[in-house]
Parts: sequence; structure tokens; C-alpha cells
Amino acid sequence: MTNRISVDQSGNLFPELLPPFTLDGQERSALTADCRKIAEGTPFTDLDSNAALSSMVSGARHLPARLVEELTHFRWTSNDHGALVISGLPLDPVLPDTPTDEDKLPSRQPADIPICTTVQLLILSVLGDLISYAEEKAGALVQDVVPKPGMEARQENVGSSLLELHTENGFHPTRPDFITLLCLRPDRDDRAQTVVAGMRHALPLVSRDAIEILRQPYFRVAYSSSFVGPGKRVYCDPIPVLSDSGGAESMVVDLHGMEATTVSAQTALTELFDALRQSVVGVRLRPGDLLVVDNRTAVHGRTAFVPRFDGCDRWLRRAFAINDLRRSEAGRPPYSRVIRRSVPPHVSRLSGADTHTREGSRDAAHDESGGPLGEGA
Ligand SMILES: O=C(O)CCC(=O)C(=O)O
Ligand SMILES: [Fe+2]
Repeated sequence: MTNRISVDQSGNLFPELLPPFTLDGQERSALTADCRKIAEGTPFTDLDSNAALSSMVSGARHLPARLVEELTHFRWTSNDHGALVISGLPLDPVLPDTPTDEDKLPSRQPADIPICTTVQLLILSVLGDLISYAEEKAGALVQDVVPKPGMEARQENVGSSLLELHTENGFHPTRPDFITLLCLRPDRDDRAQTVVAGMRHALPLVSRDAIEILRQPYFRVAYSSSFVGPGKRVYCDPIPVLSDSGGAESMVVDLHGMEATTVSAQTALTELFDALRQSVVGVRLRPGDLLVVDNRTAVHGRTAFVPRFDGCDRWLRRAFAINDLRRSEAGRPPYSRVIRRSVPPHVSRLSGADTHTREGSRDAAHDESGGPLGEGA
């Protein structure tokens, strides 16, 4: 059995996500000027501070009103795909080279790209509050999503082979509610498609019996290698795939890193995987496009592309929003948005042939061409 999302035989990509919300020329130039001004007054060297982040919250009043309304409606009610694309956002006039070696350069400094950092954080502040995780990308609050040499097959955003559908940090007790991905540079061949599959589309395709099982805590997700390093088998405690909070259903799924703890739970999970595969839509992000994913109602992934590591590679910037900052209080100091305690000491550390890591089986799924990937049985 394979859990892979699939690209059809002719190499066609997935159906397009709904048309983007597009800023017109006037909105864009006004926002560019405002972002420049806000950026000038922002201490980017200390982005992890109340002073810097509150200037982003107050700066959000410069966003076009119709964009704030769109974002607010999305925050309130999401949509069938659990995703929204905003196009035509201002970027910095000079774009530096795409970073290639994160070890030497943990993250492109926000001060190097002040306008795009500002516009992303203004938008994010309408959705919630910024958080990041210390173990991942050195805790950067706005992270570079770039291919990394030698990591092409990784099930992380540093990879360039197919990245399976996943809830962001599904293994983590404090998952982001929203993910924002701002495109600065597409891949050279314009092939990578960021994909999403929404719960509202997928769940009606799943049987009632399976839904009942998916509501039980019979599932666990392996911590991403971006948190625990490659080759480690670290799982979160068992969780349900579907949970209800105040009447609103949320979903945690990972087509690569999730496993069921009983046979009937595995059958239910396979049903859901199939339904999600039938629900996939995608977008080839262009410079100035920002994708917002509702991490509670949708999973996301990315099709393959070919990196060159020449400074012109695909480059997205990612930032996470949480809708109740207090939920993260236990894991971080009060002055910081970086969650420090991510891998609790009690999480199961497993070994044995019956388990797999997020790394495991990845190579089998790797398809250099980005072409057809088998659906498997
Ligand atoms: O590269 C992409 O389009 C998405 C990568 C991803 O899943 C992430 O950064 O969380
Ligand atoms: Fe992701």
C-alpha cells in the first residue's frame, strides 16, 4: 500500500484552487508605500518582541478593507478547500539570492526583505498570533521554504520530491491554526504545485462507520525530522483524527507520518486518505502570491520540482498563526513567540520493523521527474 497523492499519467497537475483574491494596482501601490513605512519603524533585528509584533498588528489597518474582510470571513468560516490565495502582494524591489545552506544561514534576515516580511505579518495578524518552534529552522518566526542540497527526498519543506499531504505539525500539541506561505520565487521550471485537500470536501466521501472510528484516539503521528532529526522514530501520544471543539470539527492527518493503532482504525484511515486524494486542488504560486491554509480543516503538500542550488531556486516564506496565544503559554517564555518545549519527554520512542519514520519509505516515493506517481493498492 502506498499513501501517495498522485499526479496523473500525462503529468497534469491537480485542479486549480479557486481563483485568487487579487489586489488591484492602486491597492498594491498604496500597500507597498505603507509597508515600507511600517518596515522602517520595525526593529527587525528583534522580531521576537512585543514591540515589533504589535507594530504589525496596528499596521494591519493599512491592508485594503476588502482584503481584511476576505481574511476575516476565512477565519470565521473557512471554505470547502480550507485554503485561500491572495495575489499581487507587494514584494521588495531587489530580491536577494535564494538561500541555499540553512546551516550557515539559519534564515534570511527579515531586514533583507522588509516589505515582504511586513506584508506577510500584517496579513497574519488578521488571522491570529505569530508562533514558531525552536527545533525547527532555528525558531525563525518567518521561515525560508527553500530546497536544501542532499535533502531532496526528505518529507520536509527542504525536500524537492513529492511532499505528502499533511496537517502542519500534526504531532504537536500546539499546532498552528493557519499557515501562510508567501511566494518570492517559483521553481525554475514552474512545476511545483502546492496542494490542499479540505475536510469539508473529503468527509462526505467517507463512510459513517469510518468517521466514528476516526473520532477515537487510535492514531499517532511521527514527529517530523525537522524537529527530531533524520531517522528518529518519535511519535506523539495517540490522538483522534477528527475532533470536535464547540461543534466545529477539526482534522489531523498525515499521509506519510500517521499510523493507526488498530486494524479497523487503519481501514478507516485508508478510507479517509482515499477521500482526501479525491479532494486535492492545487496552485502554482507566483511571486507575490500568498497561500493561507486553515490547518484545522485542510491538509497540504507539494508536487515535485528540480532544484539547482544556484541562488535562483524556489523560495517561499512561511509563518504560522495561532488563534489563542494562551494555548502556547506553557511551552514558551512570556516575552517570546518561539515554542521551546516541543518534544515532550514522555512521547513514545519506538523501534522495530512495524514502525516507520517520516523519512522511511520516502525514497520509494521519490520521483525525480515529478511525473506520474503510482497510486498503489
Ligand atoms: O513547498 C510548499 O509549497 C509547501 C511546503 C510545506 O508543506 C510547508 O512549508 O509547510
Ligand atoms: Fe507543511
